[in-house]
Amino acid sequence: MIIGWIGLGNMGIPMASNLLAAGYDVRVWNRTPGKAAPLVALGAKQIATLSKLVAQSDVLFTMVSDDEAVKAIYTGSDGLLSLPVQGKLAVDMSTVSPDTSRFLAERTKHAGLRFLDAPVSGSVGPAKEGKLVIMVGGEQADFEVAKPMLDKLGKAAFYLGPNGAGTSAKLAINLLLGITVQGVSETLLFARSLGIGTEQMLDIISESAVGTPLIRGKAASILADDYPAAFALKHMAKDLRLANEAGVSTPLAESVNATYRHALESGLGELDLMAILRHLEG
Ligand code: NA7
Repeated sequence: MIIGWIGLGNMGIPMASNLLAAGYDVRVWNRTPGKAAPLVALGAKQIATLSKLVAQSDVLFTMVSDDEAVKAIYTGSDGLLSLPVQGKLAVDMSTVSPDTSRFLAERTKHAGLRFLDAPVSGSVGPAKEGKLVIMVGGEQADFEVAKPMLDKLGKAAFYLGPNGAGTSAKLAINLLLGITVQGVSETLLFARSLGIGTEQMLDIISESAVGTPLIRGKAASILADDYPAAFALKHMAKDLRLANEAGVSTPLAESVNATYRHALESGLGELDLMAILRHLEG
C-alpha cells in the first residue's frame, strides 16, 4: 500500500510523519515544495507533480486549509480528477463544509475514485502523538480499508455514514471548541474585573468539573500572553463560519462566529485560537 500525501502544513507534517514511522511507504507533494524537507529527512519521497504522485500511490490523503484549497487539489485544471485515479482511494482530512465533501464525493465517484471525508479533532500536539479524533463519512468498506492508517494518526476513528457525515461531525465538535475557548476567556475577564487573578482562576477552573485538558493545555500560553498557533484562529473562524452556513443556527453559534470573525479582522488569524482572550481584552 503506497500512500500519496498532499498538504504539508502544521497538521500534515506530523500526520504524514506518523505514517512513515509506522512503516508505510509515504510519498509527499506540497504546493510549496520546500515545506517537504522535514518529511524527506525522515525518509519520505518527495514527488514533483500531482500527476506523478497519483501514478505511484494507492491511497491519496489530502490535508489542506479550506474548501477552496481542496477544490483546487481535486477539481483544478491539473487536479486529481484530471488524472487517472480509477480504483484508488482518496481520504480528505481537511475541514471543509459538508456541501463540499458531498460535491467532491459526487465528482470522485464519476471518476472512479473512492472518497472519504475524514476531518480530525485535535491540533498539532495530538497530531504529533497520533492521538487525533477522526470523523469519517463515505462507504463503510472504504472506511475499513483506511482504518489501519487512520489508527496510526488518531486514538479513535468514528464511521458516521455517507459522505458529508464526517465534516458535519467536525463542525459540531469545533462549535463546542469555539464556545469553550470564548467561555474560558470571558470567565477569566469576568473574574479579573472582580479582583480574582488569572493564575488563580485557571487553577480553580482546572480543579473544577469544567476543567478540561484543553484549558490546562492553554494555561501557560494564557499566563505568558503568548499564542503560537497549535490551532490557528483563522481556521477556527473558518469552521464557525461553516457551522453558521450549515443553516442550523443556535444563539451561541451566532455569537462565537461574530467574535472570531472580528478577531480575524483585527489581525489575530495566524495566532492560536486562544488569542481570542487577547481580542476580548481589547
Ligand atoms: P496550514 O498549516 O495553514 O497548511 C495548509 C496547507 O494547505 C499547506 O500545505 C498549504 O500549502 C495547503 N494549501 C492551501 N491552499 C492551497 C491550494 N490552493 N492548493 C494547494 N494547497 C494549498 O493548515 P493546517 O495544517 O493547520 O490545517 C489543515 C486542515 O486541518 C485545515 O482544514 C484545518 O482547519 C484543519 P502551502 O504550504 O501554503 O503551499
